[in-house]
Amino acid sequence: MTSQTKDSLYSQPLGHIDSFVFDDHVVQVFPDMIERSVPGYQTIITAIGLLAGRFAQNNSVCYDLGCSLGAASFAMRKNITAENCHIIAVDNSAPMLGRFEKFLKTSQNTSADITLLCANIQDIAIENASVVVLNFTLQFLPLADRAQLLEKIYHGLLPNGALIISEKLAFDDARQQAMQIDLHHAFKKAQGYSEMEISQKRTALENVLIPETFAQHQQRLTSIGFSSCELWFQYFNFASFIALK
Ligand code: GEK
Repeated sequence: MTSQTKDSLYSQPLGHIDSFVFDDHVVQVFPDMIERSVPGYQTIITAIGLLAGRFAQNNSVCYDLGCSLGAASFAMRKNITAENCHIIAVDNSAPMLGRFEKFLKTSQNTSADITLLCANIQDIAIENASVVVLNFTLQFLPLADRAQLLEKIYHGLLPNGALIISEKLAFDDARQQAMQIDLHHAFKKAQGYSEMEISQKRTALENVLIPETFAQHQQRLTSIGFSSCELWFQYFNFASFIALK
């Protein structure tokens, strides 16, 4: 990703704050927005590449679900050494995929091919997968739909396949919950966002981004059949974990 237009979408007072959507305006500022809003984002992207390098199997598919502009797909492509392995990147925001396609055209193809799919991740088939990535995507699905998607992924994964999930987390303990939210806001302030930007964005994400606790994620994944699920990264209320089939 090259262009880094500054995210100032919530910098002016808005009379009415619409629910957050991944439209053209968001796409224009997305790399800057995610980098300055998600603690550890770049570290996670780099690690997804390393994990894909380890788990990608010959003659299999790696899925990037909710791919946005393709950061995780590009990281995977850079690191996959398995033969005849390709990446399917899926997002239901046409503006996101349009921009991803532009990046793809100007990038060097190293190993695996990347196929883009404009679709709801709930509607696509997952087959012959060695790696599935949900990098800050599951949190945007209605709570009631999450288990069904994860079951589909489980059944589409090959033996020894890996599911990498990154999410904003909630905490059972009220003091932890308040503290982690505060620390995240302190992170955003340190990244240059104003109190008003932080507060307006928070309102826009209400009922759109619904965090769960790590225990909820872990319990659901193991009850679906994953043999284990462990955190490999956490920075305040943002975490990434890996579930193994
Ligand atoms: C990254 N993974 O840079 N079907 C398809 N796409 C969806 C759906 C759905 N049901 N729901 C949301 N999305 C990326 C970052 S961003 C996270 C992921 C964030 C898509 C949505 O259009 C958006 O592009 C992405 O999931 C979430 O590694 O912005 O906080």
